[in-house]
Amino acid sequence: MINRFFKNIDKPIPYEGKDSKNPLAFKYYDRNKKVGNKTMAEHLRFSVAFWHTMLGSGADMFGGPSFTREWRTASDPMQRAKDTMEANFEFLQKCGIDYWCFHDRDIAPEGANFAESCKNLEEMVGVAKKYQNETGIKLLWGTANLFGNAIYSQGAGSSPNAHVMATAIAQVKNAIDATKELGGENYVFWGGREGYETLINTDLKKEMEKMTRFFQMAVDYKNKLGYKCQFLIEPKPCEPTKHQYDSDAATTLYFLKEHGLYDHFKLNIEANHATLAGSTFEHELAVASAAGKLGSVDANRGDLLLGWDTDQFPTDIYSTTFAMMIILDQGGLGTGGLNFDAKVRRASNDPTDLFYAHIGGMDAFAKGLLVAQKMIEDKALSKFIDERYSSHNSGIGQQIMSGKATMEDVDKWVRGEKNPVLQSGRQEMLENIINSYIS
Ligand code: XUL
Ligand code: CO
Repeated sequence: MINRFFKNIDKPIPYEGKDSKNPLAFKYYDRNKKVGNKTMAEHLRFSVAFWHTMLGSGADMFGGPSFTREWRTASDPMQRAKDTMEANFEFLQKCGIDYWCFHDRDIAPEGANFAESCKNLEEMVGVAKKYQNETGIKLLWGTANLFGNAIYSQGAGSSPNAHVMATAIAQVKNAIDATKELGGENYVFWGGREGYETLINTDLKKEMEKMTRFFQMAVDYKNKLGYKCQFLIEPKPCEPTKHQYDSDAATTLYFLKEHGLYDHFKLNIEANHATLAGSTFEHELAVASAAGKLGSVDANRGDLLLGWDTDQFPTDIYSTTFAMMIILDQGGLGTGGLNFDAKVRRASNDPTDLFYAHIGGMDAFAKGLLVAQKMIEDKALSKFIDERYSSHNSGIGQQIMSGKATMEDVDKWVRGEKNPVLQSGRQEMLENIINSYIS
């Protein structure tokens, strides 16, 4: 086991059960425990987000870094990248997490020009591959950072500037190569700069056409490589751009359908992006899942009182329970997983806080999984829901839904009946049932 940067944690975090008082132990996440027909590890497929966990510095809009990270101290940028990669795999091993995710520019420094940046990336992919082989840890997804560099300030794949659009395309080509080399099971597109600040300088239709070409070229390239990885789009309504094109699940799915890209993508739903879109996490999961398009999850949470992407670690058992109900109902996430796109707070400046944060997130989802599985087994909600829709199983309901009845038939039937009698929606009763399972 790598033991260089987190020396105070001398063994992988153990499972000790819910009565344990050890803050460096799991209370619910027991990786080999069978839940239904899979182990907890197989259900949950946790992943560490390299950018937050390894690179997070505690800096915010009002102040600079507040953390000291030993792996970020080397003055040579490539040495710093190598130390950071080592710290990443040490952390993954000690947390007992099987997957990681990265942006190209997270793992390798930008060079003086594009070609140099590609060379640095290739070298760092080699370093990561060596650690993956040694540890058995795998890549959930890779992606390209198309938002940090100032050239992308007016868009990347949708930029009005052809040279910028070409650079974004080339960057994605190299990021797909890197993800393939590392056996990535998915590749993510998050368009933080794809959108507009104001319509007075924007040709929205042209930008949509550019996005379509950009995505289509990536699909063609993946097919040419024969690379069997799932492409995912991660919706977000705003931040950094005022209006982002992939605003939420429904908007993104509509865009894909309209532009002939539907079969090539699924969605990566992020909890805090859902709340920024004015919905709930479970709403976005449910919309994606109903379309057969829920591919992966960025597991985090926002803050009720703050209107931005706070990227906090998930701790709310209600939220993780609802999420796991939807995930279990669709038979799991397939090649996707639960990626902690989350960061410790500015005041949590000790590297051990990274362990507490991930332990908390993993336990919150493990507990959510246990509650969801039990509720599904007991048909705690589904019995009621099935009953609520049962008037469509026969009679006029069945005739409408099967397409047998015309409007005239329905009109005739309604005229011959008394007024409809409504059954109670029983929201409060169901809330009490959920509470009884969570406690
Ligand atoms: C930004 C965000 C990104 C994506 C990957 O809000 O969630 O980190 O997950 O680019
Ligand atoms: Co994300």
